[in-house]
Amino acid sequence: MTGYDYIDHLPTDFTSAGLRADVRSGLLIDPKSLPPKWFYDKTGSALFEEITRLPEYYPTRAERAILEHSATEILARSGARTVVELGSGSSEKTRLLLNALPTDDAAYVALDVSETALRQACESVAADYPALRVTAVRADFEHQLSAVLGSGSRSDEGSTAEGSPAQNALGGRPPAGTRSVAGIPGAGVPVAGAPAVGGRMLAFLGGTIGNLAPEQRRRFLAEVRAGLGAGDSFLLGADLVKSPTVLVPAYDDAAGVTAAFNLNVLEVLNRQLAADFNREDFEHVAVWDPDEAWIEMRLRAVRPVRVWIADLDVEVKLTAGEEIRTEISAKFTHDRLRAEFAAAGFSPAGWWTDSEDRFSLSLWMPV
Ligand code: SAH
Ligand code: AVI
Repeated sequence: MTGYDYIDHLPTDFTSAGLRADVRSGLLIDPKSLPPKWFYDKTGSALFEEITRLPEYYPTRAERAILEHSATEILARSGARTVVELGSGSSEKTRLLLNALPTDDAAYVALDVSETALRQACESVAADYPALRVTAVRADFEHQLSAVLGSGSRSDEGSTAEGSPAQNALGGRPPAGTRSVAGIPGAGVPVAGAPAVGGRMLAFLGGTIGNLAPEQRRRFLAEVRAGLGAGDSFLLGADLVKSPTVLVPAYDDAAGVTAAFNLNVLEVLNRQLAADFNREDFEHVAVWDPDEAWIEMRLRAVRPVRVWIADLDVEVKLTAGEEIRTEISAKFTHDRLRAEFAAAGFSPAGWWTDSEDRFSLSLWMPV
């Protein structure tokens, strides 16, 4: 097998219409906010990779340490032959899971909104794992999971050894009433990457679940649950509650990389919506909210600011000191995850932490 398959599930107007809607609902009201998915243009994805190498940003190193120690056990417990990764980014740590997959008839499906991150990651994974079927799926895991995952079918149900043309991108059955092989009505994209046998392990690494607000998270887990069937499993990487003396520097590093990552969203708005944000008008803020158990990243106006967003024909006004919330990064306890997963219809199948209990990997089965 050489190369990888690329399937773009995002609507063609994802950036224009989606960003417009988020700007209208987030910046034209008070308090102001933007969803974090708009961070990840080419520059934002590269800045995130830089963050993962910062001395203060422990989550990536801690999660990698767990995988180095336990990937084989995790894969064995899941019984999976297909790893489907949501928000895959560079897919770097994922290689530790891929190393533990059977060497014959196994597959990796990377799903992300960032085309550059997806293409770079899948090209490199496909080159280094020539026997693996690699598929890159560009999609929004918040809104397109059911279409991409199918509804609770096992990857070997209803398919032939060659793979059924009725399968969707991730090896599940497309939702009833859809005719496209990719599970998206009318998309007409050829299916590749899903093996004919074996369960799927959906992996959501890096602590990205913490970037969803509680209600979004509840909906997300419900959709994951609906998309998984017998033999499938869900592997979650979640950051754990700890002292703000560790947490805050992880989101406000001395070198200013996280500040650059945060401010870059203004460049995305300038480019995509012909806005005239000046990044000098804003400063990066990271605060720990102990009641919500999350870090909040904000952009604070350092003076009164008026921004013209030409594509929306609107002006956004901020007073000096006013903030735009750009991200939450929730931190968890084992008990809280157990309660949320039980409520969503999962049973626990494994819990691993690094030697300093900073970060967790947990495996969940649909009940
Ligand atoms: N899993 C990697 C990357 C984490 S960064 C790691 O652990 O290092 C978060 C990734 O999720 C980015 O690559 C970003 O593009 C992607 N992402 C953010 N919101 C998304 C969404 N709604 N749908 C799909 N991908 C998303
Ligand atoms: C992708 N996500 C889990 C990161 C986090 O830690 O919440 C994004 C990030 N934001 C600032 N630094 C890293």
